[in-house]
Amino acid sequence: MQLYISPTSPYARKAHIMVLEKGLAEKVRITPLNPWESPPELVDKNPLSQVPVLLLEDGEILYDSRVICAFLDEQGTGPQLIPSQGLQRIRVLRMEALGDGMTDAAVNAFFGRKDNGDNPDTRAITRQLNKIIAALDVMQDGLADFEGQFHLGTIAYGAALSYLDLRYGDLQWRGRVPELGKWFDELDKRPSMVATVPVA
Ligand SMILES: N[C@@H](CCC(=O)N[C@@H](CS)C(=O)NCC(=O)O)C(=O)O
Repeated sequence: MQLYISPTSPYARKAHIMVLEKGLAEKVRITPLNPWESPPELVDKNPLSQVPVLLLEDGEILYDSRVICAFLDEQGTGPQLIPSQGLQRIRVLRMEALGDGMTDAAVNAFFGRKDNGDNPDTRAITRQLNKIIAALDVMQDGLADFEGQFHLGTIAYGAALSYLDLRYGDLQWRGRVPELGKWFDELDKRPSMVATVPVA
C-alpha cells in the first residue's frame, strides 16, 4: 500500500499514526508531497487534491482521513482503535470530529492570515480562532472520560493539538487548558507520535 501525506498535515498524520500503531509500517510506503500544488500524482487519485490518500494493492483508492483510518483499523496486528459498536464507538468518532474540526479552523485561520498578507480578514480569522478556543475547552472538560485511553479519538486530538504548536505558538493554548496540555505532552512521547512529528 502507499500513503500520500504532507509532512505538516494533521489529517495525514492521523493516518500515518494508525499505520504505525497497527503494525503496518512494512506494508505501507509513505509518500510525501505538497497537495497545495495539485500534483497530478495526487489529483489523479483524489479530485479534491487533498492528503491523506491511501492506494491499496489492488489499485483501489481511499481518501479522507476518516475513511482511511476506519480502513486501517481493520488491517494489521495492533489493538483495535475504533470500538466496534455502541456509545463507545460513537464517542470515539465524536472525538475525531472535534479534533478534525479544530484542525479545520486552525488550517482556515492559518491560510486566511498567510494568503492575505497585509490585508487579512480579521473577522473571519477571529471566528476561526474562537472555534479553536471553544474546542480546547470542550476537550479539557471531557478529559476524565478519555484519560488513560488510546484510540482514534485521542489520535485526532493529538494531531490537532500538535498542529496548534506548529502554527500557533503565540496562542499558548496550554496556559488556557493546562490539564489538557499535560495529557497531550504525555501522549506526544508515544513512538508513533515521535515518528510523525510535523516538519514545517
Ligand atoms: N477532510 C479531509 C481534509 C484533508 C485536508 O484538508 N488536507 C489538507 C492538508 S492539511 C490538504 O491536502 N489541502 C490541500 C487542498 O485543500 O487543496 C481529511 O480528513 O482527510
